[in-house]
Amino acid sequence: MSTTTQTQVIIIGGGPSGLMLSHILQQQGIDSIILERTSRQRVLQRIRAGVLEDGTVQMLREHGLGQRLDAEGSVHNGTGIVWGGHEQFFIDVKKHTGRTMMAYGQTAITEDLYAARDAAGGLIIEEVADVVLHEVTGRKPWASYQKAGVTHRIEADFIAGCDGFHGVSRRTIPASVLRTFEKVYPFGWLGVMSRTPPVPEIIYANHPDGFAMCSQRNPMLSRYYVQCPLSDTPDDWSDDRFWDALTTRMGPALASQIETGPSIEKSIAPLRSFVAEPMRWGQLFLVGDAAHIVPPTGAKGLNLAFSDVFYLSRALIDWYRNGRTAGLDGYSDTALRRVWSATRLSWWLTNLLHRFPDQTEIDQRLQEAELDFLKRNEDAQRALAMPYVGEPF
Ligand code: RFL
Ligand code: PHB
Repeated sequence: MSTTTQTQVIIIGGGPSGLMLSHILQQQGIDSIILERTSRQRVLQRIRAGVLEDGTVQMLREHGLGQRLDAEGSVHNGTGIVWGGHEQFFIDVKKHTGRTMMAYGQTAITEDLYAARDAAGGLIIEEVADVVLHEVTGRKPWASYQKAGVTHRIEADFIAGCDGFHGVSRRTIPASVLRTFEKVYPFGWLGVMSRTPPVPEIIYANHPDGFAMCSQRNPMLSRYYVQCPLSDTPDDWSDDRFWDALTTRMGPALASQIETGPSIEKSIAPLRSFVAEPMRWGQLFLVGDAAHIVPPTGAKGLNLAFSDVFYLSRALIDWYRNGRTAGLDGYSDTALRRVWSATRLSWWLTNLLHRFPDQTEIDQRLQEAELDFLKRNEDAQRALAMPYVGEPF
């Protein structure tokens, strides 16, 4: 037996991009159906991002998602950087841009988005398999999928590919159309969550042993990272080894402020820069990690996903309300301008702050000289602060 359903926009992927897009469309009376490969519970277990740009925060507020964010998120005026045993210095983002960032976890955003979809009766079909996109360059694209052994078909006007880096949407676009750019970095980030009070600031460290960072989720939940070889597994890192590495790399002044405790989560993420162009093929639009990946240095991934949603939702609304195609036609170029800007920032910060396997002593000293220049030069700090807080949509 098989079923056929109609909607206006099929959304592949129920991560932050897909949920946010369907939320905004529904607020404007546009129907969508989300197809998600895994369960809601598994999506909510992903820890991932923690720092939101000013534009992302505004966007969440404008769409009625600001209540918990404003109650539980913590506003940050800038970011600390520490290296070579020096005291940390502070990139004062607020002073240079007038804007601030917010520490608020991806898990919390996803919970808020699921709650909003439930309240509005939004349709999210979980645990689907074998999603295939059909007639994507025609006027009536459709998707097929399997659920519990039954084949289903959904027909729509548009398909939004919000299915992350490993999804099916980008792979639907023929190689003759799609151009991809990729850089894989020769190390990973070991991330640890602990139920301990975080240090007050978000802090990046460059140390001869490798990169480290301090971040946070709430007053009793800290998030820390240390650079590690890609061949490592979390089992190679006992809690003691992790806290030793973190406190050594942060230097003595910060080490005395870091409260250690048992880890409640430990995982290793690879670092990659990846961009796929164009972000549109026929009626299929790629959104978020489906089209681009940045290394987490700079906290851009989720923010870029939301800026894609911003452009695509407005383009779709303009098409449904006014029949105008300009937003849809310009989507790829508009989104990619911001994507490349954030890809540059995260690549630059990754190069500045990490220890590369083939790095010699002079390379380490040159990184430190660049950090010293940044510390002494207000113009260089401003040049970092602007893309760090996020370019306006
Ligand atoms: P997601 O979150 O990958 O969601 C895609 C969804 O699609 C589903 N899916 C499919 N569904 C149906 N059919 C298929 N064939 C499917 N294939 C996949 C998946 O199950 C999933 O639910 O992509 P989305 O929505 O575009 O969101 C992107 C963000 O998750 C990502 O950019 C950020 O997490 C990146 N990131 C950070 N971003 C920030 O802005 N600030 C940060 O501080 C930050 N820190 C991070 C990060 C990512 C990290 N890791 C682990 C990669 C820190 C880390 C360690
Ligand atoms: C995080 O809180 O997980 C985080 C913060 C800043 C980054 C990357 C990750 O640059």
